[in-house]
Amino acid sequence: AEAEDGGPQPEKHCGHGRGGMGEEVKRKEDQRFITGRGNYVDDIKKPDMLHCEIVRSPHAHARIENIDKSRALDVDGVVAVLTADDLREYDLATMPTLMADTQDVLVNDKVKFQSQEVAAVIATDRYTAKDGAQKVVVDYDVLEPVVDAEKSLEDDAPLIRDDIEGQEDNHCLDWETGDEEATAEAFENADVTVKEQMLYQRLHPAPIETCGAVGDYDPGKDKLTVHMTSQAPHIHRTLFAQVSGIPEHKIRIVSPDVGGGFGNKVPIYPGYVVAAAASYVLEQPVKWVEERSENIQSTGFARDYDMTGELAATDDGEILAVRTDVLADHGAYNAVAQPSKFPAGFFNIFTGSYDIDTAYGSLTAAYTNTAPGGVAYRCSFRVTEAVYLIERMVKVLADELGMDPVEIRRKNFIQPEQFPYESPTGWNYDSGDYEGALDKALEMADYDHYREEQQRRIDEDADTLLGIGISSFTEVVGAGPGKTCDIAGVEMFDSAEIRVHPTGNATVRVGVQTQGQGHETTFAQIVAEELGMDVEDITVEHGDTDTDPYGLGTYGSRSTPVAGAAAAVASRKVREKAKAIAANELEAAKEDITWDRESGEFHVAGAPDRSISITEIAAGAYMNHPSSEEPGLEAVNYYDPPEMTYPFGSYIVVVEVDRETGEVEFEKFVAVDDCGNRINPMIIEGQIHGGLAQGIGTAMLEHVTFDDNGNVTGGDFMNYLLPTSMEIPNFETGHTVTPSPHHPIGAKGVGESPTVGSPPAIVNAVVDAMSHAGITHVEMPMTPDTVWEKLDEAGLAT
Ligand code: MCN
Ligand code: CUN
Repeated sequence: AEAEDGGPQPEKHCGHGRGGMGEEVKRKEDQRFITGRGNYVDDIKKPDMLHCEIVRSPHAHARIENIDKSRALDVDGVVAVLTADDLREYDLATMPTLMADTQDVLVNDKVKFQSQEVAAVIATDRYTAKDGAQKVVVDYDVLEPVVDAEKSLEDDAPLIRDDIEGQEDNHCLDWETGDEEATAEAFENADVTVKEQMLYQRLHPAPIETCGAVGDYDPGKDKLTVHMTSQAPHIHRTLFAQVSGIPEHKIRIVSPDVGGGFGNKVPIYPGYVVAAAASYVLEQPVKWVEERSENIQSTGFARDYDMTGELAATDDGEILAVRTDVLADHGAYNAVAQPSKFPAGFFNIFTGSYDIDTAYGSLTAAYTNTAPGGVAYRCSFRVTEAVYLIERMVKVLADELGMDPVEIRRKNFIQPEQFPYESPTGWNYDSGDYEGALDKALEMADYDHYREEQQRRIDEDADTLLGIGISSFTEVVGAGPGKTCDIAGVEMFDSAEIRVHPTGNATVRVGVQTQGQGHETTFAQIVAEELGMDVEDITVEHGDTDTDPYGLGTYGSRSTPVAGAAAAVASRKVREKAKAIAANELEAAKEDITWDRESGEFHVAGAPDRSISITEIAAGAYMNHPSSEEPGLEAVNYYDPPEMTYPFGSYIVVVEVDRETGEVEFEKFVAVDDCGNRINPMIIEGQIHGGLAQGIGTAMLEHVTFDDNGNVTGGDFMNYLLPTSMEIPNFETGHTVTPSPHHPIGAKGVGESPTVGSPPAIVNAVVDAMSHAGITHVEMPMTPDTVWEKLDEAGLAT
């Protein structure tokens, strides 16, 4: 049934009432969260636990001449002060980034960005550690910094990476994709071409919980446990083992409750290493937890792509080719968090939802004296940038041709029958119905009415202008396959292990790690669906490398596409064994046993009354197992996806732009998403709402900025503006369902879609309010002064 208002669609009829696929099961984990019983890293307390505070550089570029620890060590309660020299003894002065660059754990010689980690003070409590940190005296020889990617590539720019042999400038990497020649030819022969430069500004993921760790070395067991804010505990353990030389089975990473990740908790940060190393050396637990400004100023940022986009088209709006050139700021180290064979992430999906024959993209990345980053912030590895580019350019082209942005999209969409579709840059789209989603959004948004209203306001010279923005995006989520996607060489598969206990309930362990996405509920729903169990009888565990099967973690909306598939496949393995046990219990042949999804029971073919539930089978597996089978009822699956999944959607945003103040108000915000088969519509709804809020933050407020001296001027919540409930309009969400043909339960990921899809819709809307007066672009964040300048430029300001 569809709600009248196009709002959340109750799907209580699915899931057979046991909390399976499609049911709006309330989040199991919320019981502890809403009663204050969550267990985050900073909640962990150990006997004799010490606290670590990091001394950070006030300068963006400076050589360290001397570090004097003595006054800090005099502070009562300070136990140790560590510098790079101390870490060098253990070979821990540097660590590899996920892109195989070498980053200082504590500055070895030269500071490369403001707030870089210089020393660590370990003390009996946090305040003493902070006092001690203030008494560490560091002599700096201050050097000229460069914080702008374009300037850093100029000939006379100061060299940042003098630690890399043979490095003579601040050039980090080059990358290209597509067919340069064919694209140039298409541009030469086109009726129309358009070009626009746009900055996808530096953002910070800003999870509510900052990063932190408790290192806990047990000399008795010779085992290092690290509780840490990790989106990917298993790969972090492997990296810890490789860097420290401690055997991997002697390391346990526990990622307890994580208060939001958004990509920020994928990289390894110096603080984690210091906490672990200090506990190893001091043989006492050591806790390190960042403050807010430390998180914003030193951990992985997102975006910072300065893009030029070009489209070539026919007079009637058929897009022939797309070309783009990007200048990427990678900060002081190449520490982007992406599959290692993709230096520009999945940016080359920039042909989007359109059937464009020819495409070419090039990119240059630069080092600057800014914190390293390029983490995917709710974006599946640079898809946000790609979607922004193509969805903005389609609007630019529509305006150039005087076409309705709806019509130009319809004309160029990849059609349903073209799937599986191979894009000119090599992506294999699994399924899609782009026009279906757009039609639904148009209907929900009352598009024609707003077009009329827009014209009326122009005609009547009204005080506020109306703008309508559309984005019909395609996402790519669910990395692997392992052959093409890896992190530090480890293939990007994922896993699930199911143990059905003798009394008929089950524990499910997965290789991914929730940070708020509701995995304890949705993974239980997948297993409930596939085994005919009740969702309440299933507990999902994750985030402990000692007990969970190896997996590559949660980011890139890969949990459902990869670990979700593993959970379904593992369930089906259990189901197969269950048939043998059912046969034994029912005194029939295994071949004659069938499973009925509706009732969740196993029965003898043709004799539905001779049936048995999974609970009875569980008992049989432990108390009366058939001689043909091992006792017990469990299964594990490591799933390597054959392909990624391609969720999509159409968003329509209507804004009012005040001609006097440049203020933008949301009049309507419609989001239609398609993530294939839906596990839990309510959780999806929550994901969409959160992601749209982040899209609004991106488009309207957020920007990490620097001054010429390299100071971070957007490094705290006074200056880095996050949206609050005051800035968030009422969202109207809807959905279509186009299952993934290769996923065992037909599901695609959804976690990032709203953040990927919404910024271009919002910018398109603001541009649309002024496009009749010749405005083609407004840079993000679209603060009132930015918008007012454009109004002024167009002669629209009053
Ligand atoms: N889901 C569903 N049906 C589908 C697809 C997804 O019910 N067809 C459910 C899933 O079961 C899961 C949730 O929606 O409970 C998100 O699933 P998925 O799209 O697979 O994404 P992941 O679980 O891998 O989450 C990662 C994604 C990313 S990359 C970022 S960044 C982000 C996001 O999720 N970070 C978040 N959403 C977040 N939400 C919260 N609260 N906190 C974060 O840090
Ligand atoms: Cu794209 S940010 Mo999420 O991958 O953790």
